[in-house]
Amino acid sequence: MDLSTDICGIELSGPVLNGSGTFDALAARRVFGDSLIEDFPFDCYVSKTITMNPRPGNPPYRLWETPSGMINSIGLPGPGLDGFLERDLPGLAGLGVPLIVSVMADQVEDFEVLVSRVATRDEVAGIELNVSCPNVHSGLIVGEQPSETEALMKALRPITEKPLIVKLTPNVANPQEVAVGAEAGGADAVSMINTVKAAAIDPGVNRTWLGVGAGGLSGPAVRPIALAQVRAVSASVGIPVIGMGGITDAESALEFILAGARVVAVGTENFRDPRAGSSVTEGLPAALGRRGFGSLAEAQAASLD
Ligand code: RRO
Repeated sequence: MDLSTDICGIELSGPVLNGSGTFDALAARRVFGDSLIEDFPFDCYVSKTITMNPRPGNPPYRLWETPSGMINSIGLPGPGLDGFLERDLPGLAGLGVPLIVSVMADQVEDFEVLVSRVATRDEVAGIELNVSCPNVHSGLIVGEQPSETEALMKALRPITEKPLIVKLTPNVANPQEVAVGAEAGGADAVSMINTVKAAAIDPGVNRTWLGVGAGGLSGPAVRPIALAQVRAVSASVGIPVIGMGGITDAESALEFILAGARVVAVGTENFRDPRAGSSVTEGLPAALGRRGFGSLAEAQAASLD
């Protein structure tokens, strides 16, 4: 079955991306060898979120396993913009699939620098704007406010013709209002959901487990929340939705397509199985067939009451 599709002008051999920060392709090559990368699990690669300056990330602990999920408070460790462009981008550009670079800043001026410098690189197919990290406390809560999201997009839109994708937070009452702001400001797509604010208590000592007290929940535990939000957003905007939140297999991926997502991303499942993206793709023809669809496009066009 032909699974080829596109997302805001980026041609894809199939509808399965990775969620930003959930699959380090350069580390995967070192740990699992070239074969994993040569038979790449995704149809498009989304980088870990890049910031202007190098960051060490949050103090430990950074991960907590929950029933059917995981809480992270990683805190955006990374090489900074220069380090990413010099050291990481060449390797990521050789993965053989389109590359989307995720960026985040705590002021509009830094977002402008990040977008303009990343956009000059031909290897980059699109840019994701992370306005929704639950683990970095900045003065700017752009992604929680429709007007702020629209203003950010209006500042960034003139910088590049490359697709700009806004990563939405689930931690608001009405994510569709933020999505409408993103679209009004010129976004080409939205991706959702980022993680749901969450905390865990240390089982042995009377304190919180995560070093900074709280983090973001992901995995199958959040899937029903993500599906509800993808439905609400896709019904409210004309731009496409990249749907994610607890996808583990082709069936759960297809649930997101039926909720209104054009394409999907696998996140937390990659930590359990680095080939999870391939399993989703391999299962899609049968999953589509079981639901009576002859193609991916038929499912993308189906609208549920
Ligand atoms: O690095 C993180 O802690 C992180 C980020 Br940037 C994000 O967008 N979502 C998340 O759950 N963790």
